[in-house]
Order: sequence, then C-alpha cells, then structure tokens
Amino acid sequence: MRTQVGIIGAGPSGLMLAQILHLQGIESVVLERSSQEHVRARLRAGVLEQGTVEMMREFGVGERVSTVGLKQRAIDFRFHGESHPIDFERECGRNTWVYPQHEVVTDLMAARERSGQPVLYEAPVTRIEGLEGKRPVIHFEHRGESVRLECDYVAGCDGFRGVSRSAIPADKLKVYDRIYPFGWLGILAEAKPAIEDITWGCHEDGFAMMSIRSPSVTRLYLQCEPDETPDAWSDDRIWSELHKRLDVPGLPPVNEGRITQKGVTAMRSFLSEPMQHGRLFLAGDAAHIVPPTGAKGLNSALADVKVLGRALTEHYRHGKGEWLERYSDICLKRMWLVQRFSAGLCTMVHQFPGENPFVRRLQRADLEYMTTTVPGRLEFSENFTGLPVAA
Ligand code: RFL
Repeated sequence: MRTQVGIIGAGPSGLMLAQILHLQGIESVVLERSSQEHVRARLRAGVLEQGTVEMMREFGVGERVSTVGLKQRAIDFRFHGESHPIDFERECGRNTWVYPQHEVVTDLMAARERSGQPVLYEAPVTRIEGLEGKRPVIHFEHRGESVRLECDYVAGCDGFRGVSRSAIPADKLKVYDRIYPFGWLGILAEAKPAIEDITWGCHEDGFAMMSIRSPSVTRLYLQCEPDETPDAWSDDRIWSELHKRLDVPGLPPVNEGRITQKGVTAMRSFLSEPMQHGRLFLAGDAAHIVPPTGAKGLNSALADVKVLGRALTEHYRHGKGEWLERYSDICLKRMWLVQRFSAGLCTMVHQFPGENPFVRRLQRADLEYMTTTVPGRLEFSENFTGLPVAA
C-alpha cells in the first residue's frame, strides 16, 4: 500500500487530521488498532474550548456541536462553604461547550466516510521504519496478514500507549513526567444537573466536580486514591461525599439519580519533546498528557493537528517546508502554557496527602486570588476557554 500521509490512530487527533488533509486534496490512510464500535463508544472528555468548536466548523464537522452542544459561560468554584463563580464570557468574551468526545469522534467518522478515503479498523501498527529517509514504512496487521504502508510522512496520533513515540530513539527524546498521588472517580448519573454551570468543590476532604452532560444526565467526579477500585465506592458513599464537597447554603444541592457508570482515572502530567523526528510527527496524547482538571487533553490534541494540517498543506500545496520544520516548536510553545495551567489548577484544587498545613492555607489563598481579583479571573478565563493556536 502507498499513500501520502500514514496516520496511526483513529482517535480525535487522527480523524481530524485526516479530515483537514482531505479538504486540501492530500491523501491519507488511517490505521486503527481497535474496532470502529469500540472507538466510537469510548466515553472520555466532555468540554470543548471555543477555538475547538470554531475549528470543527472551519473543517466541516461543526454542524451537530452547534445544534446539540451546550454553551457554558461560567464555572462555580465552591470553597470554604461559599460559591465563587467566574463568568468567563464576561471576563474574556469567550465560552466553552459541553459536547462529549464520542460525539466529536462520531462526527469525524461520518466525515471520513463521506470523503471516501480509508480507515482500517482492527489494524494494529507493529513498527515504523525508515523515518530518517524519504519513504517511511508503517507495518501493521490486518485480517491475519502483515501489511506494509509506504508513505511520505507518518502522523503518530496513537495516544499515550501507542507505538509512535517509541519509534523515536531514546537519546533524541526528553521526557517530563509527574504522577499525582490521587485519582478521579468519574460518575455518570441519570439526574438533572442541579445547575447548568460547571461546579468545582475545593473541599478539605478532597476535590469534587459536577457538570451537565445533557438536561437529564450529570457527570460527576470525586478525588480518590489513585489505585482505588470503583467498587470501594457504594452509591451512598458517593452521594454523601458529593453533597459534602459540593453543596453550599443558598444554592440547589447535588441532584441524586441512578448511577450508570463509574471508573477511576489516574492523574498525570507528561510531555516528550521534540514532537517530531525525521518524517514522524506526534500529535495529541502520543506526545503529552495533562491531568483532566483543566479539560485540555482533547482540545490540545486537536490544536496539534490543526498545526500539522497547516504544515502538510504548506508543503504539498505551496512547496514550503518551514512549517513542517517548525511543527514541534509551534506546538510545544502552546503546550507548555497548557501544561502550566493544567498542573497549576490541579495543584490548587486537590488535597495532597500529608501536605503541610501552611501549603494547604496557601492553596485557599490562590483560590481566593483567582476568583476574586480581576487579573485572577481573566487569567483563568483566557486559559480555560483556550489559548490561540498559531495556525
Ligand atoms: P486517543 O483518543 O487515545 O486515540 C488514539 C488512538 O490510537 C489507537 N492506537 C493504535 N492504532 C493503531 N496501532 C497502534 N499500535 C495503536 N495504538 C493506539 C487507539 O486505539 C486510539 O483509538 O488519542 P488522541 O487522538 O490524541 O486524543 C486524545 C484524547 O482522547 C484525550 O486527550 C482526552 O480523552 C483526555 N481526556 C479529557 N480531555 C479533555 O479535553 N477534557 C476532558 O474532560 C477529558 N476527560 C480524558 C478525560 C481522558 C480519559 N482517559 C484517557 C482515561 C477522561 C478520561 C477518563
């Protein structure tokens, strides 16, 4: 097989890159390890930055997010028994949208089908060779056979546990990694959200979050042990912790309902640089992971492929190579700011086991500064609704 761009992974970054390239008349083949049903059903991110929604519209996949997505204009930080909302629309004139990741993936899959170009599911990539030459080759398994895909460029959009990052020689890669001493218990409940704004409970017993998934479904999170099993949390324990960490006098309490899903997510900040080696370009979780506090994982993955799509377009349509050369630098500049925001917020709102009381008190002062001062609210709003993408 032969194509211009071989894309490994049919998650949001791989499928969005395929769509951008298709609109520019650039051929690609997407190779995905899992089945289409599995990829479509994965429940993950739920908050889209304004720039992500604008990007979906720009590349012809924004119709449903515009009609079904729920516009968010504020976050309510609750601490010390009080509510401290930040209205980011008022602070910086921008919004976020609640539109689950599986809907984004569904829209991108439909666009790929319309394009008539291939996605091969159940086609795990086993190795990549020739990255330093002109014709890299991707080796993958499909229907019991070993297949070779020759291409001009390889896009490693295969997530944190994919094969692309490990194709870069270890001595060419600098890795930054921080694992947090807590996780999130994610809960999906058939309950009308108590309020429409995203609500964060920064409580001395641990963080909690409540957000709307639909008018009748609430997404909730509780800080928990990083290696805990969800079964350690009975429904009664979940609701009692949610009430304790989120309810404040004068505002509607968390609405209870049937819990349909619960799972524990570990928290990590990870970044490997550079994001390119020879003819391989990493994008999304393949290059970086952020703790979910800032809701940046999916948004950052799409920001990367916007730059990569532009770089490949400049190369194929205009014969200009500078964008490809600068891909990693452009992405990393933004990504370090995203890492700073996500790690800073994660540190501000969680309880670290055994933390010095002085540091705990400083955390509250940080929360007070962020929610009650003009520069604090503006900085949060600009970062949460999304920094600009230089493409
Ligand atoms: P993905 O989505 O992991 O897709 C990678 C794809 O590559 C495939 N793959 C391979 N294919 C072929 N051959 C191989 N050898 C392969 N190895 C892997 C995989 O099967 C997969 O289909 O990466 P991508 O595209 O970079 O997208 C990143 C986002 O999915 C991720 O950042 C977010 O989901 C992170 N995230 C959140 N981000 C947000 O912006 N807001 C959130 O609220 C949020 N919540 C979450 C999250 C991630 C979670 N995870 C991963 C557990 C909540 C959870 C629970």
